[in-house]
Amino acid sequence: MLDLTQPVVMGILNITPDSFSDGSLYLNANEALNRAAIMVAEGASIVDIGGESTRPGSLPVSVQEELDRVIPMVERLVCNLSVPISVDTSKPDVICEALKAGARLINDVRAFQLPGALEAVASSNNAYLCIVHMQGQPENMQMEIQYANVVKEVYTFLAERVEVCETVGIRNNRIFVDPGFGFGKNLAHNLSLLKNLNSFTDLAAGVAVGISRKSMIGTLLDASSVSERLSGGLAMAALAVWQGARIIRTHDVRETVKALRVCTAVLAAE
Ligand code: 8Y7
Repeated sequence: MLDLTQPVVMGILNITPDSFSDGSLYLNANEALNRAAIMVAEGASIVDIGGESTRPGSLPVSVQEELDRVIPMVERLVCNLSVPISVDTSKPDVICEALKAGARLINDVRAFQLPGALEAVASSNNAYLCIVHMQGQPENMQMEIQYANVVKEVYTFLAERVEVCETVGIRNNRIFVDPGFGFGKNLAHNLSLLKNLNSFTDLAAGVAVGISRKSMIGTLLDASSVSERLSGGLAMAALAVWQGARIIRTHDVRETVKALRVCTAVLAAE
């Protein structure tokens, strides 16, 4: 299902009322479907939909609210789009229902650590997993950040989670690992992780990254508004792909697809 020989773009479809970069634009189901179809037309190979914001400081939503937001949308996207649908969730019930509705990938910023989450995803024998590293929880993750060696600690965490997956029968050819830029990391941590991204490629089927519009770019470019962060996001996506990243999760699908096309040409050269 997923061709892992080339880097691909995962387009973000936020359906949370408080998602930081596109606000409440895509709450309406028809608008969300339109937006998703546009992303596919622009070259997205995966559409990632999430019903719980994980931006710094955000608060959890109830299981029922997340189910109500996400599952009907997954059903519509699966029916109407030609690409695999990914669901950004941590909750076992949402994982189960999303897979039943036809989602092919579960993207969990809590790395399948909530009780029952791993069992939920293991129950489907062809689902892909994206395991993301986060220090702390969204409500407090940017407050007390501490690492002795961020690259080593993130690597060890992801390696342990991949091992735990194997104990429930999930082989690593279905797993993507993601260092979780901005999830309990300061600018220096994020830069070290990006600079050393190639060290994560031996862990699983592929490395995924989410960079677009994040505050690390804002800080580097002195760009407070997200619209000023595109060029920085593309530069970082190129650096990630150069080091073997396979999934680039982004709001800026059209531009990122083009950036990856030129990166892929360079990577394919003699
Ligand atoms: C990431 C993510 C977010 C990321 C993966 C945002 C859901 C914040 N960031 N998933 N999710 N990687 N795999 O800026 O970096 O979109 S939420």
